[in-house]
This record gives sequence, structure tokens and C-alpha cells, in this order.
Amino acid sequence: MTDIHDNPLDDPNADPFQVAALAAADIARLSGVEKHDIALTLGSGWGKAADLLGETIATIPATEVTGFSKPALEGHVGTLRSIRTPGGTHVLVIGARTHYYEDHGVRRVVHSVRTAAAAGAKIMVLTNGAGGIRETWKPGQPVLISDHINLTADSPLEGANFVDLTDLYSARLRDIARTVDPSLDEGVYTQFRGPHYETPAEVQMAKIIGGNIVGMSTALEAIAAREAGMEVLGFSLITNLAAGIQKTPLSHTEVIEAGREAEPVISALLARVVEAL
Ligand code: 8IG
Repeated sequence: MTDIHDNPLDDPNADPFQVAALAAADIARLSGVEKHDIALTLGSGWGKAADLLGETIATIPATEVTGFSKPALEGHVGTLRSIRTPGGTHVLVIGARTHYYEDHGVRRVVHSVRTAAAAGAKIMVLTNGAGGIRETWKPGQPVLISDHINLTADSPLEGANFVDLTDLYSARLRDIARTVDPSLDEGVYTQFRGPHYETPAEVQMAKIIGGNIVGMSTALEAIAAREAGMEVLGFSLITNLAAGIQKTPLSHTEVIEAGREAEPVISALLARVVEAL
């Protein structure tokens, strides 16, 4: 299960929901927590939120959970954590995201979301680091995701499964987030395949078709979450303005740095929002 070359999801005959059920059973066994209420995927810049949520019941290496992959990237911690909030809510914190650009297929990309659903979670909180198209946004600023445009030309859904995506990013949950921080702005997340950043022309295209945020995750995950019946809340940390919006070239190092600087503030915000859900 642990090796990239030995993942049950790579068997085209495997049922991804059955693999997710096995993963949820692994989490229950390794954490001693039968059911989680909320799941939280921590993208770059959001990692410290886990420490602020409550008591860590268990920290599980992703490699010990069926179907999970080793983290491909520094800044992605590769663990699942079971946390109990002061209010008694069990939160499954996913620090092991598989990106679409890793080319392991969309089943692997959404496995953590399906596992969260199988573990009992009714709310999926998805966070990421992303580029901002709105000139008024500043690096280090968190924004709510109000909707998305999926430019991957792919879907986690298999077969004729016509899932409704109206209100995918729950207006109810966004309202709750704004009770915690009324200054939170929101925007439309546009998922590109990556791993290259966009050209300035692609950013202009995204802007013209209604996008405000550019990123490489989250949209496919949100679709899978909705398919699984979960309510979705999405946050982007704007780590950089998108190519051509900012005049200087984009650098991964700067992106990581912006995330690191913003981390304490946005992590505290996220912990307070999760507590309010
Ligand atoms: I952090 O500018 C981060 N992730 N597609 N574009 C895309 N993804 C990103 C960006 C960006 N910044």
C-alpha cells in the first residue's frame, strides 16, 4: 500500500469507493476514532492550523493508509491527523495532497476526499495556495472560494453521473466564515493542470471567463466531495499575483516564503472558522 508502485487505486478494476472505505477503516484503527465530523485539507501556507484546532489524538503517516501516496512536494507534510476540538468535534486533517500534475490519475487526486467521506465527514474544508488575478489582492491574503472553473478537462466522476454543482462552495459555510472575519473577500477559483504557472495570456483568459484565482488543486477535489454528499468550504491563500498581473516573474521560493509569512495569521483564522462550523 505504501509504495507508489503498489497502490490499489492503480488497478483499473478497483472500486475507488471501496479503497476509500478501507482507508477510512485504517484511520479508525490507527486513531481509535470511529467517526470524524469534519475533514480539512491543508494546502501550502495553511499547515499551522492543525496545531490550533485542539488536541491531536493521532498522527498517521499517509503511507500507512490504504491508497495514499507519498508527498511529492516539500511543504506537504504527508500525514493524516485526528484532532478533537474543545467543543468535541473530531476533525480529520489531511496534510497529504496528490496533485493532478503528478500524473497518477484523478482517482489518486480525490482519494483523500473520498476517504474523508467514508470516515464520516459531512463537511470538507479545502485550502490551497494560489495566484490572485484581482489587482487589489495582496500576497498573504486569504480569500474564500465562491465557485470554480475547472480547466483540467477531467473529472473525478466516472460514468454517467450527473452531479449538480450549484452552490458547490456552500453559501451557508461561507456566511459562517464571514461571521469569524467579515473582511474576507471571495472569488472564483480556476484550476489549471500545472505544474507550470500560467502565461500572462492564460491569466487574461481566466479573468475574461470569470476567474479571480488561479491554482492547481481543489476544483477536482470539490467535485468529488459534492459527489460524496459533503458540504464544501474552500479557502485560497493568495501567495502571489498571477503571471502578468504582478510585473515580476513568479518563483516557487517566493510563493513558499509568502505562505510562511502568512501562516500564523491565516491558520488562526482557519482554526476559528472550523470551530464555528
Ligand atoms: I502558490 O499563480 C500558486 N499556485 N496555477 N498559478 C497557479 N497555481 C498557483 C499559483 C499561480 N500560485
